[in-house]
Amino acid sequence: MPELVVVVPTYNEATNLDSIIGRIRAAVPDATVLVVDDASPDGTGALADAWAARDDHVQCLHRAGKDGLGVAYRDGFQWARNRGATWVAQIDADGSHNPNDLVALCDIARTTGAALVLGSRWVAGGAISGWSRIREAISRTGNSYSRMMLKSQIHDLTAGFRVIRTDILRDIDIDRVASSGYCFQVEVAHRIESHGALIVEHPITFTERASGVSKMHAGIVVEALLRVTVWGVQRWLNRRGN
Ligand SMILES: Nc1nc2c(ncn2[C@@H]2O[C@H](COP(=O)(O)OP(=O)(O)OP(=O)(O)O)[C@@H](O)[C@H]2O)c(=O)[nH]1
Ligand SMILES: [Mg+2]
Repeated sequence: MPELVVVVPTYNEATNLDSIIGRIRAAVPDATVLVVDDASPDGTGALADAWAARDDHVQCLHRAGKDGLGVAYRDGFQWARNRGATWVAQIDADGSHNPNDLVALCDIARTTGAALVLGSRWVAGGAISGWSRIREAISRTGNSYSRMMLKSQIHDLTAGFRVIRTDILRDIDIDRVASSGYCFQVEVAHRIESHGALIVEHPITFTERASGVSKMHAGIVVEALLRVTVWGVQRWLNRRGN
């Protein structure tokens, strides 16, 4: 039974897969690495299967087609919960997150008992390397807007580098999380915060992807903007009603 399952969602990450799996395996050797691949046309899934065949700490979950990050993560979390894991970690496949930081994130989860430990770009000591000004502005503005609308204390609500205690997933009704793009990150963090569980942000350096193609598109930003606005208004109405 793995104590920690590191979920790596992939869509067309063939050029990055070997590197990221190797680095995760070296950083947290006892963890199980679960690649969740959405039938990538570039053969990422077959590469993950080849890893799984030679390393029993690597598994691949094959999904039928590209269906967004949120659904891929939900399926990965379910896989981990079915196997009795205490924690799940989230990490991008493109090298933007340094797997060595998993050691600190997991230590914090263990020692503090936090339900969510975030690898955060927007706290003291956090940084971004290689982003254009416009990309940085979108992330900063999105985080500030979400923080304000949700009255959140979290600085990096969209962070995709996390360790989550699996028992909180039941408490926040993870199967009812509706967001599909990177708004999934906001929704999960917001639900955990609303539940009153401990959340810790740990500074990390985020590095722009070295190779492969971004899956980021305007629809993902619009989804986040609309959902965060709706949650903020609902929150305000609920307050007024009480
Ligand atoms: N399974 C699955 N993985 C996805 C999907 N969309 C994105 N991913 C993966 O999720 C991670 C984050 O996606 P990225 O495209 O890197 O998104 P980003 O980090 O916001 O943008 P860039 O770094 O600029 O590319 C990567 O490992 C992707 O391969 C999807 O629909 N399904
Ligand atoms: Mg990326």
